[in-house]
Amino acid sequence: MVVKLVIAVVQDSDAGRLIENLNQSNFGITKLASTGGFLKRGNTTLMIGVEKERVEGLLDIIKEMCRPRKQIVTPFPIGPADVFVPYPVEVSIGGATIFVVDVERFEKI
Ligand code: 2BA
Repeated sequence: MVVKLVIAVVQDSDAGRLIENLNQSNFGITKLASTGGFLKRGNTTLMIGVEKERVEGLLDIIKEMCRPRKQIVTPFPIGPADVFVPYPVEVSIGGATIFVVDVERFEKI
């Protein structure tokens, strides 16, 4: 059996519904509380080990449940000199950032 590890970074506001849906579809999930390196705000990272044949179905569910959003970000420091941007900036946050990784060995003990 070929197993893949899908790592999906999603927005907190989509995570609850997504996890519920994935549970109903019998995916095994580990949820990690994560922080975006750019916005420095909380997001959710899901680790999902899954048979290769189920990866596309999993991605379809993630695509359906996770929506891109625009967010206005108040001034924050940027660059090595921590320069402050004195005006709000609109940032587009994707529905999900997904990595599909080969798994050399998968064991449950
Ligand atoms: P953040 O790092 O907080 O990024 C949030 C959004 O800010 C990003 O949305 C992107 O639209 C924007 N952004 C990020 N870096 C930027 C920069 N240097 N300049 C201008 N805008 C920037 P997404 O690309 O949809 O990413 C959403 C979250 O997914 C990220 O939160 C991060 O936690 C994760 N992520 C994105 N790309 C990644 C990667 N290559 N490796 C690991 N995690 C990643």
